[in-house]
Amino acid sequence: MIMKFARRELDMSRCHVMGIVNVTPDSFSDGGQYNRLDDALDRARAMVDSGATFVDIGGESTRPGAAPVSLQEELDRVCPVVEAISRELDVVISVDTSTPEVITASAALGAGLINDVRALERQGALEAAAATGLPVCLMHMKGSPDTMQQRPEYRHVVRDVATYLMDRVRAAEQAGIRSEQILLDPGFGFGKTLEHNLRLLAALDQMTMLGYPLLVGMSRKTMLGQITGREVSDRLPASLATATIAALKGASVIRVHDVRETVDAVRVVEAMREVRA
Ligand code: PT1
Repeated sequence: MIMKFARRELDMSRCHVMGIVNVTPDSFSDGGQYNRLDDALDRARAMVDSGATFVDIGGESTRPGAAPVSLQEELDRVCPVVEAISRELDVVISVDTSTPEVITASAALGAGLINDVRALERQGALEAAAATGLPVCLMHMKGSPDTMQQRPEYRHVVRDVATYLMDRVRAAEQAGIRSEQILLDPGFGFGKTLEHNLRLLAALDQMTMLGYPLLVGMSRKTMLGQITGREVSDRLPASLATATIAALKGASVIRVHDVRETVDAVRVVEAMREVRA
């Protein structure tokens, strides 16, 4: 299960950690203190030193209630950071974007993975992603960030999410993206109640049977606040619990704020696997 990223080949039967480097002024749990290029680069470097295999660069906030960003603003936020990290660090650069122009520009600057919370549904996104030749992560979201948490409903959340993702796999393959270059993500917190999120987490091992490596992101999200009653700044223990569960259930990539701690949790799971294998 080897996947080829821009600068590295990775064994996706193992579990990798992706560090979040938001470059939005309103990033949901870092208070936007990492806006400047140097700060983003320092933060990415610390994540790589802590064991991150990927860093995820996002110029659009997609947390619940977030407002859209203009094309120029997104390009201005993302491109310099991709360029600097690509020049300075040995890490796979994931770009968290739905915008065709950002896909094209960041691929040219050294990005290694296109991570789209809209599963390449935007006009021109499938074609732009296919033209880069890079792997893509297709995520499920119900609705759009501004309204997605207003009473989301499913007939059967696990089946509905899996069906949607396989529809998007088909669309991606028709656009010329090879099946070996596709990751899937159930989209925790994107148009889901706590119960929906928990059902998806419980069924993650079944989702691996779709045949694509899974990427998951639960770090510091509302679902953990609902379970523990803790504020965003106090959700590390709950985040590590979800990372551990996801690793045990076969996730290939775990997207987190707290890289060092998550790498330790994942190492424990992988160490246990090695004696059983
Ligand atoms: C994710 C993800 C992402 N999450 C992928 N990309 C975010 N592939 C951004 C909350 O409930 O899970 N997978 N890119 C961040 N989005 C959210 C959503 C942040 C919900 C917070 C919440 O608090």
